[in-house]
Amino acid sequence: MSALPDEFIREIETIVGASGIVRDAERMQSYLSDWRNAYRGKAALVVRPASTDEVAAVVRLCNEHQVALVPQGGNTGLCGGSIPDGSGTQVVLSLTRMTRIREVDPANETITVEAGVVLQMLQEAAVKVGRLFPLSLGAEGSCTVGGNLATNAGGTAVLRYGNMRDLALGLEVVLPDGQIWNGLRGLRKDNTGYDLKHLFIGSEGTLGIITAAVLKLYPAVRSVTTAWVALPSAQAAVELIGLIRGLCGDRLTGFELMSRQSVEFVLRHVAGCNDPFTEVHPWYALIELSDTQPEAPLNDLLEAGIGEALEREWVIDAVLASSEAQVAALWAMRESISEAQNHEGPSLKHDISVPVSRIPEFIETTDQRLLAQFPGVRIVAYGHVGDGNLHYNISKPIGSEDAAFKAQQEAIMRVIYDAAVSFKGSISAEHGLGQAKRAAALRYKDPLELELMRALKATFDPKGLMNPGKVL
Ligand code: FAD
Ligand code: 2HG
Ligand code: ZN
Repeated sequence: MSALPDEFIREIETIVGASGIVRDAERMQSYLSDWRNAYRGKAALVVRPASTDEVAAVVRLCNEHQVALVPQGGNTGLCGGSIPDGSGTQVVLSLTRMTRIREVDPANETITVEAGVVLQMLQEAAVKVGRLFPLSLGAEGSCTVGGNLATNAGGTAVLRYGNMRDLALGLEVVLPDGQIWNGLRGLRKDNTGYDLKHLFIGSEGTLGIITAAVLKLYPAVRSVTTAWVALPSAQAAVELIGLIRGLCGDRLTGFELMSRQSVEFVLRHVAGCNDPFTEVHPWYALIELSDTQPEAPLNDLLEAGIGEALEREWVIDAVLASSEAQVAALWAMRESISEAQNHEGPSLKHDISVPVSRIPEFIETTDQRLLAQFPGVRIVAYGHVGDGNLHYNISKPIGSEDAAFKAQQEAIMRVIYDAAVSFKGSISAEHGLGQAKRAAALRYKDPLELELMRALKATFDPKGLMNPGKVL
């Protein structure tokens, strides 16, 4: 039984057709919990519109009936932003049927896509016209452009190309009252007042529904070199980034740091992953150089950089991938950390950022504080160190009760966020706040910033129907 009147549901069905509604309890399940099963909610209905007009009509109707909406894309978000609350009164609005690539304009280096296009499909569409769409992340086979925009996703190529905000030129958005804002402009220069698209990017579905976007394309990459290096410390990683960037400039497109604990989880749980070294090392980095020239001397450049780093003792050992299969294997090790950590029981995920220069100090002091207060917790630190963004994740102590670990979660988070903020950092660099970090944002964000955010929310969504309980 749905919490909504039959008449309302019939009207929704008139808009989206029978195939655009999910009411059956079993079929609804995949929309009601996240990838890790860390968040679980209930919904009155799941609605799957197939066009912007259908989205607008559904949103208008919900507005009239004061029904709250939870936008959802691929449901790969890591902080519960796409999961409804437990009331059973909210409607999940899934954008996954909006999968059209509306226009490709190689001369303008742009592509216009609908919100439900899966990131990997977008990357492939760019390749077809000899271009690159550079956003890249572990969930790219299922996350959607709408979700990437709504969370301002980052990933592994931010170092060179920026995050989703930097890749978007225009948006189409259905506002909370059902009006359609057509901001689908493919312009790199447009100074005609407030840049509204930036309000919706990163707003996690709390200001409106993103239905389409004009995104930037880049020249195709024609040569790539990838190395896996062992490092004595996180400080060495920071030195190494400076060295490689100095030598290679923008050819440095990826620099991912991983602690031994992270790699050990992958080796233990993910089939086909093997340690490239025979010795055990405290830290590792995955380094990628790329270029638009097919014969760019990337191997020579990277070898020169690593050679110098070996002399300076910033690198202990290194392997350069010599085939596409090896490149894929090295990236698989990095991208499997999330999955591997799931096998070790409950964990706490973080995506803090601090200035790159302060990463080593952050790790050292936070490790010490945590291990002193919560003996046995396993610190799984890795991430986009070139962006100052660490996934400083915590797995429960071996053999401990799940409930005991869960009871400590608030206190553990407090230690980590206090440290990030004390190093002039952020409690969320790329995953957003969702429901997970809402309370923390209230604690750590500047009160004036929160007041301005509330004022914007009230202007766009006076009835508070867009993803309530998230962000603010
Ligand atoms: P969802 O999870 O469905 O939604 C996320 C948020 O956006 C929710 O608040 C939802 O309400 C809102 N939303 C979704 N679609 C719309 C829309 N059309 N209009 C308005 N609001 C909308 N993130 C990174 O930044 N970097 C990474 O490296 C990274 N790696 C990941 C690796 C794995 C294995 C996994 C599982 C996740 C990873 N993520 C990463 C997190 C996640 O994949 C990204 O945040 C992704 O961008 C979310 O897209 P989605 O379509 O799944 O969104
Ligand atoms: C990554 O960089 C993702 O792999 C996921 O942002 C991080 O699972 C995580 O904590
Ligand atoms: Zn990440």
